[in-house]
Amino acid sequence: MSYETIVVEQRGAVTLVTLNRPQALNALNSQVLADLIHAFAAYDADPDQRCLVLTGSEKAFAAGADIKEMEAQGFAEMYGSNFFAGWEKVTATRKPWIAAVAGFALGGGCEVAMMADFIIAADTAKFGQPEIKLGVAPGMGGSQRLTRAIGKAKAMEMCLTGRMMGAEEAERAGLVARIVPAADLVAEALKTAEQIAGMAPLAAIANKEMVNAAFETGLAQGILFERRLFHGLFGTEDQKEGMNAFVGKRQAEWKGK
Ligand code: CO8
Repeated sequence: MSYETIVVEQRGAVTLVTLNRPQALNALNSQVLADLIHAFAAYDADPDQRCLVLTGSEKAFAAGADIKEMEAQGFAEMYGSNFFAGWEKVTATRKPWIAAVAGFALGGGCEVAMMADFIIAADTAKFGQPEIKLGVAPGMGGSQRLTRAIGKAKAMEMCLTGRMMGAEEAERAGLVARIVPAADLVAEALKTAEQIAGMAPLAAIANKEMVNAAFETGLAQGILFERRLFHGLFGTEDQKEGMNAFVGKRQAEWKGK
């Protein structure tokens, strides 16, 4: 399948998706969203694909939602079309995915990176929510996910001033999992994705759902959700296989069942 604004490659059990609008620093227009919705749904539905990496270019992961597409829109069009609601289809992806970010991740670009299960950043990465400079505010979850990731003080400062945060500060603040040299970004992200792809598939989904529950529910509900999912994993063949392989000192062979 070929797309207009992204390139999709399969590397073994890992899907690599590269944003490809270099003339607009990968600004996220409606076509990018349509392409990503299709590619992520295909990944989620393919039992042979176990992890996905989303990346951009050396200069920009994505410089935001497409300002040229939004400029002329009014409230009625935005509200009527529920603009940006399609991104919920991307965040509904059940299987794990990683954002590998080099260069600018601004506005919608930062927001898409934060939709990922985690971010691996190149030392050149720059994150920001500069929408205030355009007379607007984040619209793809940025005010919520950034605040949960780095706390109110830094999120508020970034949203109110539009300043960018470099990779080191982003790692210190908890926005990114790890920093790697820019030249190694995609290779390192693929290596991590391969590691995840080697895990029991249902356990990977369960781990993702549990950690996400910590963002979406209170502590007591989150702990109950975790325990029930943990109990549920004992209904899978892979739990028997994983534990039996450990006891028998052999490599586990996952069935995804
Ligand atoms: N949208 C459309 N085109 C863009 C965007 C964008 N977000 N960013 C860059 N481009 C285009 C430029 O217009 C330029 O095109 P052209 O060559 O035709 O003039 C090309 O990409 C290259 O950009 P620059 O020449 O500006 O490159 P520089 O290296 O000089 O600067 C920057 C790089 C600093 C990243 C600069 O491009 C910039 O500031 N971009 C905009 C960043 C920004 O404000 N992003 C936030 C966008 S708004 C958003 O994401 C969410 C809005 C939420 C609204 C909620 C509504 C419901």
